[in-house]
Amino acid sequence: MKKILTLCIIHQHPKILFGMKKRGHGQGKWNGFGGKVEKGETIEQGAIREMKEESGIEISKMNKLGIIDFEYQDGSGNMKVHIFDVKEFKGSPIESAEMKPKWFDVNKIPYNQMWPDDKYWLPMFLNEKKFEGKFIFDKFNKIIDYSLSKLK
Ligand code: 6U4
Repeated sequence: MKKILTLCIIHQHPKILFGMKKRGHGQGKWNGFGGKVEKGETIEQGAIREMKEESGIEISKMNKLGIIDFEYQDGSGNMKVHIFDVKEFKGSPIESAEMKPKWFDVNKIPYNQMWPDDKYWLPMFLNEKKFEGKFIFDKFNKIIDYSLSKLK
């Protein structure tokens, strides 16, 4: 079974919140907040828990915009990531052991310090379009192949 993960992004136009991942998968990259969904919790519960653990923020309303399958050429690390647009929340971001949060201007998204797939799907996210996709990576985290489509 594929691992199920979440990714939560706060977009309060013209600002967007990312965190610098300080350890683990994606270390050194700016990304949304999230992680693995645990046994016994729903995907939404997992998203809320990870957002709180990593940023201190409590989500009160969110909207699922995307689902992306990530696969590695060597068959390792395959995962399905559910991507949420956080609409309402309580608190303000605080640095955690895992993430250092920072607000960016949407015109200055640091794509060259993010996962290489982000520049493909984040524009749809910013336009609040629903999407689904699949990205295949080699062992150096380079994209070998991908598909991405907007949903109605
Ligand atoms: P541990 O260390 O077990 O607590 P956990 O926090 O559960 O890990 P982690 O840190 O592996 O999970 O989560 C990875 C995060 O990075 C998830 O939010 C999904 C996200 N992610 C993984 N690959 C990505 C990619 N190619 N593009 C992207 N986000 C990705 O934008």
